[in-house]
Amino acid sequence: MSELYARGDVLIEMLRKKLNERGAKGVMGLMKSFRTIDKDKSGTLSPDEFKLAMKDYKLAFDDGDIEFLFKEFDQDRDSSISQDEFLRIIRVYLDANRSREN
Ligand SMILES: [Ca+2]
Repeated sequence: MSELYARGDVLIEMLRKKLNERGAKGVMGLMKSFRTIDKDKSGTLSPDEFKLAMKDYKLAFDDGDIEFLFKEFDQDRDSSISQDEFLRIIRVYLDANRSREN
């Protein structure tokens, strides 16, 4: 179980750093990134949209990593990532890492 947590942590940390590099700082920046990923403007991210974004971000994730990460985000298991789910996961991470970054 701890290994699974660690894998999610590492993947989310990498994604968070990438979003930061791309200027997605704070809630507004993250929402802008979310809307960019949401190509069909449905207000949620499908597995395909999520996968395309991860490839576009040039993160060294394989398909298994992306699937794993999608499930981390998709907390209500409806096969899509809502804005709330997206922000919740990224911001939990921002909070957890705040002391290290300062
Ligand atoms: Ca969902």
